[in-house]
Amino acid sequence: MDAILKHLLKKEILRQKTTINLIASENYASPDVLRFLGSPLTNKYSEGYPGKRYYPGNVYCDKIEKLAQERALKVFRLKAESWGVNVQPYSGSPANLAIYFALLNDRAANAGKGEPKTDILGFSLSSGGHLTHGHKVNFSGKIFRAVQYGVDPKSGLIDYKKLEALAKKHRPKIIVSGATAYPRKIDFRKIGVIAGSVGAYHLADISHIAGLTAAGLHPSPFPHCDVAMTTTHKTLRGPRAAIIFSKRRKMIHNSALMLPDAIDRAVFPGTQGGPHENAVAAMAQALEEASKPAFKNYQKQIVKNAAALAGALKKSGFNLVTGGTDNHLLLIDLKNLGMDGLSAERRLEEAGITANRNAIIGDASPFRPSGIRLGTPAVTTRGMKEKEMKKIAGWIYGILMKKGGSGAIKAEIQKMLKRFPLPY
Ligand code: DSN
Repeated sequence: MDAILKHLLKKEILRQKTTINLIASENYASPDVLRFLGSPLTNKYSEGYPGKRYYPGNVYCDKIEKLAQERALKVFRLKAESWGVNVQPYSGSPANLAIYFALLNDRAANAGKGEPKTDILGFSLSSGGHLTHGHKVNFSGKIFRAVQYGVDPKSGLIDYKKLEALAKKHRPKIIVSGATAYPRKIDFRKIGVIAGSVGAYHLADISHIAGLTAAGLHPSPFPHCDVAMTTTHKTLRGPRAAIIFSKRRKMIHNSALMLPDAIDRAVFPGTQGGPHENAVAAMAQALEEASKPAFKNYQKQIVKNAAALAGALKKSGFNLVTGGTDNHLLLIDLKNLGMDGLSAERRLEEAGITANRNAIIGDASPFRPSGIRLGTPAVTTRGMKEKEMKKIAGWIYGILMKKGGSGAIKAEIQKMLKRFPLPY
């Protein structure tokens, strides 16, 4: 092993062990998931799909990939007769690229026949959406024609009325639901109805809430969408990869093509080459872990911890976007504290807590936004409960609101972390 890399890896593991991780999109994969990721499966090329590969020697990769597909359906209580599943996307952004490629190509075939000009109606980044939901600096806003909906500036809640008005005005080809920084439940049914009323596909990006959805703690998008995708490394606690689910229905503008076939073609050969079978196996392992009763309890605890953290922060005077949380994350609005998200992020990190700065509605700069996002999936994996969340809220108050250094808090954080070890 290269000595420099070995040293850096050791340091990173130590950093993970000695930090309270409140980054809402991060988690700790199990040692078994990590083992598959680092396995000789990484050596294999398996372009194509099980039973139809473009390389020999895929007898075991076929079995692994099928297992991942079966388990993905099982975890979300879906039937193979109704849903196609693709486990090959390298991560969330490539998955969304492939989905747009599949769905928009369908409509492109009808170009010049009075087709609408808008490709994507997505949730804006400053309201809590993802870059790939049509942001202007991302491929989704650069190569596709995107319009964005957002939250009501007063309540911080998704403005469904405006969403509907935008859908009627622009008649987009795809409406994207789902978020990376939205602390409340998303009404997938409402968005599905709006999409149906304007003849758009409904894509649900459940990357953040996949674990909660699997555990029945967030309303399921599946009855109301055509395509759903999720990354597998957030609340699902798997490898960095993604899954695309697509309804077994005909394409809107091409009755000869089924949606799952279009998605498969768009993933490979449309936008990707050989799948990373080491990641597919790691995903299958994570999905097996997610099918156990303990996983449901874990997800319940994530939600309870987020509520406890939010309650304690509010009590100490912090202003929370939407006033609280229904899920695994919350956003502190720092505007009234004379501090921006970047300074808060730095102060917290210096004391041993990681949480990322986040844009909130009305912010002009995503580099110096006025929010900070806190999530509980990682600390819950370490075994922390409501009592620890109250302690953490107190430390956050001490670090951000009190004058003077946070030396004493730093020591207390390290003392507590020793009671919640990581399995590596
Ligand atoms: N960057 C991720 C997040 O932090 O939510 C989403 O891809």
